[in-house]
Amino acid sequence: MKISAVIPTINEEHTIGEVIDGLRRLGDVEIIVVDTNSTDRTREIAMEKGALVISEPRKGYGRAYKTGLERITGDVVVCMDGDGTYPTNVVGPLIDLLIYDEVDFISCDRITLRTSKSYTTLHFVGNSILTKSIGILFKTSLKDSQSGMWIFRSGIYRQMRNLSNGMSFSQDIKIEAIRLGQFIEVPIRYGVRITKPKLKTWHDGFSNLFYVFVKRVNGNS
Ligand SMILES: Nc1nc2c(ncn2[C@@H]2O[C@H](COP(=O)(O)OP(=O)(O)OP(=O)(O)O)[C@@H](O)[C@H]2O)c(=O)[nH]1
Ligand SMILES: [Mg+2]
Repeated sequence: MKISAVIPTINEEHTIGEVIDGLRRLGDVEIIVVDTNSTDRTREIAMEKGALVISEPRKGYGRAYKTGLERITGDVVVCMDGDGTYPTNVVGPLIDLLIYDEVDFISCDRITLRTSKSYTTLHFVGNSILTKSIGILFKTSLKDSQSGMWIFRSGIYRQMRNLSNGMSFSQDIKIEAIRLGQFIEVPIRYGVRITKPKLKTWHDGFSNLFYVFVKRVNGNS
């Protein structure tokens, strides 16, 4: 089974190296870094570490993922931030779980094992509102609708529709996965971001809430 990884980046020079190194420990993995106009050494570091670096000048977290996921050749895909907050050491066991339990999509839940350091109260409250709204509108029982770490079969991604180009890509991909296949959440330990986030808490929070309703009104199609 071939494994691909996709990592979106803007200025993640302090952490991209450790994320790639962590994923390399899994063995032969196709690593694709989708970079949007970084002005630091993110691209150079990723290339030095043997990743395929794709430049995507159009801004947007979802845009970057769409560009990267078009290029993967693996049967299983691992997605995570380039900021070092997601644990690469659990990816191997999670891939085993995906295969042996015949699951299509694993989303990593940061809420169950959260600490106040890694996940602020403001983010927790915002995430809870979004996750509950998604639960009501799409009849889901998610714990963490905003997690950015997923492991899934590439076949399920190809069937997904109407994925956002922005930060709400993260909730869209889960809603689509629940609709299309066997979906589970697994708790992971979320790390502390040591560098500046791209997430604009209030702006992206309200925007994501708006897009929950848009997706529902559009009939999730
Ligand atoms: N290529 C690309 N990458 C992006 C874009 N926006 C964010 N990213 C990357 O996507 C990942 C997620 O962004 P973060 O700023 O970490 O957002 P977050 O994880 O929701 O917020 P934190 O919990 O504060 O880290 C990081 O690796 C970013 O560098 C974008 O427009 N283009
Ligand atoms: Mg992050």
